[in-house]
Amino acid sequence: MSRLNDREVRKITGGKATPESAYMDRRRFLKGAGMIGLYSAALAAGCSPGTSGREADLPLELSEVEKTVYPARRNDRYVLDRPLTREEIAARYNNFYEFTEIKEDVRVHAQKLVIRPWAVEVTGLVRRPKTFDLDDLRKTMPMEERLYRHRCVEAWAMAVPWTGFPLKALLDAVQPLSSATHVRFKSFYKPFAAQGQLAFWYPWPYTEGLTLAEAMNELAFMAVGIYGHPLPKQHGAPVRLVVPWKYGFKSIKSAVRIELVDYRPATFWNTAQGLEYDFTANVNPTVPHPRWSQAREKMIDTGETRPTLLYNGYEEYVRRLYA
Ligand SMILES: Nc1nc2c(c(=O)[nH]1)N[C@H]1C(S)=C(S)[C@@H](COP(=O)(O)O)O[C@H]1N2
Ligand SMILES: [Mo]
Repeated sequence: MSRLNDREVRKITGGKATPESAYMDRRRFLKGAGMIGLYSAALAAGCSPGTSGREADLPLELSEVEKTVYPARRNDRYVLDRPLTREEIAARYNNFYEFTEIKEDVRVHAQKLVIRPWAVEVTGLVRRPKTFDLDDLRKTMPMEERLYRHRCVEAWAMAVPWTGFPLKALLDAVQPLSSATHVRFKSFYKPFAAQGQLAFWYPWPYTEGLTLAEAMNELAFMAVGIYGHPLPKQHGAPVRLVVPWKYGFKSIKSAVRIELVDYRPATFWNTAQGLEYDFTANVNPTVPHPRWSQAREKMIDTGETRPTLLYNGYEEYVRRLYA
């Protein structure tokens, strides 16, 4: 087998409905309500798979500033215990609910997102709030490549090389106040481009949160690239969070705002289904999801299953956060 489709994911998660979405249940409800046709038509309207599917596979043209970023020096501190996932598999099996709940189709629909220009506002309880456009980040942040494992709460996993910079470097640049305790992340809200955002039962825009200590941990990374080039849109272009010791849904894509706050912020999945997705969401093989075991995980390219590792194998880096 080459990769997992949703049916295979359901198989390894114990035959339950598409995990993060409970998609089928909702479809049934919507059919009754006569809404599903509307929703599907909206999804279809902006997207013709024939052309935009191919765009996703074209080599990306680098801007002058991007040419100074790639290839970034690899930081050898972060080593893998497994082979890298094949790039074309990682690029065709994505979670990005703003566009569609169907992993194999994300890369097609995501091409509608306009990513130039793009700015990230870093604000809240900080001494020097600042809006960074992407070139500011490319020019001023310490870019490097890191090989990280990725573990989705749905029990699939991959290992990929990200290009980016430590989140700490960005937070240090705005000087958090001592009153800040948490960091809140927000993605874009563009329902005309991202028709998944017409799904009114989700708390758009996608948001996430970390404690300030987690955000300052050396592993917390802001990725602008993958496999030695800028992020394709389906991976969360132009900039996304990567927190590899937590389930994948914490690693918010296409961020537009990072806010330092003094409360635990509401987050997308915790708000949508709080009994299934907790705020902390650390990878832990001994704590099952209410609908499936987390003891093992399946690599998306080889289909190999492996035992899930506590903190996704990053215990030495994060253990003291939870002591
Ligand atoms: N804005 C946004 N960020 C998101 C998601 C999403 O739907 N929207 N899905 C999350 C989930 S569940 C996972 S597993 C990862 C998937 O990242 P990838 O598609 O680049 O592998 O993105 C996370 N970040
Ligand atoms: Mo996920």
